[in-house]
Amino acid sequence: MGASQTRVEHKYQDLADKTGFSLEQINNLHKRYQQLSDNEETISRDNLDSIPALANNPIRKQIIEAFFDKRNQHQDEVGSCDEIGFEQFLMVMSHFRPPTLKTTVEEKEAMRKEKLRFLFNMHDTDNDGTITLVEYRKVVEELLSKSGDIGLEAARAIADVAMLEVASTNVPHMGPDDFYEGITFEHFEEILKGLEMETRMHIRFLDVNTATMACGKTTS
Ligand SMILES: [Ca+2]
Repeated sequence: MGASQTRVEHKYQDLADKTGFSLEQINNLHKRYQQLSDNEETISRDNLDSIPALANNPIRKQIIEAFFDKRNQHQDEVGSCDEIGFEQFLMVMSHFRPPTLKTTVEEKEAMRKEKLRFLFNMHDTDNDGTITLVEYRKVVEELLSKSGDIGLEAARAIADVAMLEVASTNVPHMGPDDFYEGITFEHFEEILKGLEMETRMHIRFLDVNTATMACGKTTS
């Protein structure tokens, strides 16, 4: 291990503590960050908009928006920013950190919750703690708009039916005149209870070579 390597480790130790990434992973993510930002200090939405791996992703807009959502940057703040720096980028990326062999059951549970919170925030665009039918419709419409012949009306109907199902599962004793406010985080957790998130939500979508990250080799 050379002197420059030690310096990098020192610089990134704080970020490693904050994000749970290893120093090697941070080093690799920094390379990716420089690529994405064109070697600038910060990243804007336009930088992420040009990622080929995201081009055909039906929720590309939501994914990009998530990077600028302060709720995902662990700042205890809400709202969105125009540009993010490397630390903020890492904070958002840490939601996609895969568990390792050393990850304990408690840590896995916490990671799962963080991922769910991330997904929840993606839908709860106004940050009022509930995913309303209107917010849910928007996501479904966007998802289905890529598949061509499904019209707006059909997309709405699909969202409405799905929402109704969620409502009846979560509030089983709802009367016919009761209004379902929307999905709370607790409901959201309940809905996705059976889904194995730990390995599904990973960082491959940003073209980060996870094999390289795992063994910590540098590629340049
Ligand atoms: Ca909301």
